[in-house]
Amino acid sequence: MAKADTYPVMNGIIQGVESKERWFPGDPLPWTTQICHGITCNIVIDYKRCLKIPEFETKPDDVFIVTYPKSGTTWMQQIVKCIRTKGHPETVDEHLEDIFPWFEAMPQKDMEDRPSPRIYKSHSPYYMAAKGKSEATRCKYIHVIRHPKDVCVSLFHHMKGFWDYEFNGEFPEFVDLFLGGKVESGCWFDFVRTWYECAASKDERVLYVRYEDMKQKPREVIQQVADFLELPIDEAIIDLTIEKSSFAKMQKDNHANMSWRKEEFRANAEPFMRKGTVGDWKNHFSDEEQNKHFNEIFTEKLAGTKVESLYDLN
Ligand code: PPS
Repeated sequence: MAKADTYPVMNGIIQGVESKERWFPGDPLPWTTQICHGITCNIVIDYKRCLKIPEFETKPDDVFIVTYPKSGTTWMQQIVKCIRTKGHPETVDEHLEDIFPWFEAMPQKDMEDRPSPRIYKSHSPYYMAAKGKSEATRCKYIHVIRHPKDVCVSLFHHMKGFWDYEFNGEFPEFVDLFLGGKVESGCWFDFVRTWYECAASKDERVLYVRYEDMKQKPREVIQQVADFLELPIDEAIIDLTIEKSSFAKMQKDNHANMSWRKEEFRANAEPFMRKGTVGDWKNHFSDEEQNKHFNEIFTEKLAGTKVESLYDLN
């Protein structure tokens, strides 16, 4: 690993791969991480490339499915795949990861060379997202947001499940790391605020979707997504999309369930398609003080934004 001094400094923040101790002095992380644009990022990311992402030359028909991790990314990918294939995702013999590559984790050239219309997955806050160089070439974004406590629970199982996160702790410890913004993609509250502000500016190139609405009113959401992508859809395609993007179907769909990545999971890991429910947090947040602390940070960080009214944290 290179020395800290060899990394660039932007806005007073050192960017790059570092040791577990350096980022949070006196409070070392349980995993090795790197910092890009001030947030903790997955170690698979090339941080040098990440620093340049906002300048990526986008095209008007590019779409980014952009989420804080564990918010329903894969589910939205499957919905888009279903809409594009008129309800027959099985006709495309490719994993979701290959159809919608993780933009930050892939080489720049590969991302540039993809055939249009290009659709990517991203876990970047708005300020770090690809935007192109002019208004005329601006792309579109589908932002999926999920209840922060369900995200926290899902991310806990995810980080315990994959070997490369090096995390062996218990849930209360994880909640503190989550609240401190020390997990992948940084602080949930700051992250969602950047996308909320973008959507609140009536930017028509951002579609703002709640995971919970994907559950409760899938017809409406699927229609919205199709309209946003300017793709034709009818009642029959919506029915097929609802069916083939259901949790039960995706669990068994080898192009959607991440079973191809099984060597990356620990032996006792939960499957990637774990529960897919709303409100699982109630089975995990047993420490009253910590729960209260979570709610306070939510209010403090998101007061006055629509996000505050989107979720009941009690
Ligand atoms: S990742 O790794 O960031 O891309 O993960 P992401 O896909 O965003 O989120 C994974 C969680 O979404 C759940 N999921 C679903 N829920 C409901 N219906 C469908 N079809 C569906 N597909 C995926 C998945 O189970 C993870 O949530 P948890 O709560 O852990 O089950």
